[in-house]
Amino acid sequence: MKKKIVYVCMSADILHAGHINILERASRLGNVVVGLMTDQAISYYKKIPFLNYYQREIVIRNLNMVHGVVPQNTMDYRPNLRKIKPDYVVHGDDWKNGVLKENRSQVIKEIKKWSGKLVEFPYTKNVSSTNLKESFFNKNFYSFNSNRTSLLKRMIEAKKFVRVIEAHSPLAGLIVENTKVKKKTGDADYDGMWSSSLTESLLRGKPDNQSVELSTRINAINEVLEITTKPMVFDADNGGRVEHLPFTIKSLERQGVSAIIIEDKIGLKKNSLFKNQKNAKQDSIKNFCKKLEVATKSRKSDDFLIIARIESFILGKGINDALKRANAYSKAGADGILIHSKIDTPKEIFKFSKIFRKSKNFKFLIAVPSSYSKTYEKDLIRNGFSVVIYANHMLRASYLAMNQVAESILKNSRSANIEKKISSIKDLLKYSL
Ligand code: SPV
Ligand code: MG
Repeated sequence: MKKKIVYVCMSADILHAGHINILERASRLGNVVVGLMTDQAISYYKKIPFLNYYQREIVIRNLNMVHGVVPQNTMDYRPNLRKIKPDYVVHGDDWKNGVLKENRSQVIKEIKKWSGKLVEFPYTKNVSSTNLKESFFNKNFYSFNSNRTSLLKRMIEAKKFVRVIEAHSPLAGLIVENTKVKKKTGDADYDGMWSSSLTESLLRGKPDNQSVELSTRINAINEVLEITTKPMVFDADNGGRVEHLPFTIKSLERQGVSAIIIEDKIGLKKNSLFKNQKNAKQDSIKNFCKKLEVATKSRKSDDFLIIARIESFILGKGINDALKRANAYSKAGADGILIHSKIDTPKEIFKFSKIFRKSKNFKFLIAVPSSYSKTYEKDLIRNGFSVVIYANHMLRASYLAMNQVAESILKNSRSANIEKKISSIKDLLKYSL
């Protein structure tokens, strides 16, 4: 008699007794086909898995209770069910309530069409991959530099959108690490940190003109990385002398940084948000491509991303120059393109993305909505952007707050009047535990 087909969906990032129990019991019903959630599918509702799809697939495929493995690309089981038409779908009984409730109803309705049945086994208590990860992996796993370095690339590949915000100090890094907001569309948090040349300079009371030495920046990053787990993107201005670039990249990679962004300007650096860019010059396409080639050759791992930042709009050069550069930089090996703009709408960067998306040289796009801050993330996504960098907001917030405190104490000759507007000491002490 033909053996029955049993469909079991799992992410199987850290395999534990709960998974084995389910697979064991499922295999008693027939040939088990595992619908293994892809990285994209997992990222939709929880953190990106530690092991990528292929690493997880090898483990599951080699279990003797498993007959076959197919990718499940979304949370929706139905596309796979329609193809496989299993006699049974097996799941733990923990999905009757909570976020998976709707998926459960869809599964029951779908398999009814060919008289398939849902079999639910008691959920194995006290063991959950999510808890295991929270308690063990998070800090340890990503404190190994190579794991953290590759995280950004994996997120860009797996998630629809990656959200990065400036962290100019270890404390700011902790806020980026821990801030989470519950929304109707799911929990929102930050995916990574931006080491900004602007805020690293301002923090030290200096202009954003490369007056802060690279070694100071590297030391500052080290302190942030020591106490956080999220990936970091490094603002390298124009990368400095091409002869020094391999050493910069080596240092960043060794620290566990995930990406370097190099802008195509030359001469004395001036922040791009200044209105007057009269003395700022853009590099020739040829020279900048050489820089990108040196950068890509210098990295130890392809997971460390080299991103080219185009300043054509900043310098008033227009879209044709920007597109020409994007194609050339992509061909020279850039993994992604940051298209910068300082007008108050996303008009020019959206026009750029509309054309660049059709190019065979397309690489993922980054937006820095400092001047066009009214733009919603959903509109960036719709227009083909994969990464957003909120480039200076944490420092701007603290600068404003510090000014208010300093003024209030002087005005009132005591500190009580400002107490309600600043963190309580108790709040801050949670970081001293
Ligand atoms: C930075 O944050 O330092 C940047 C972005 O490079 S911008 O300030 O817009 O130039
Ligand atoms: Mg900068």
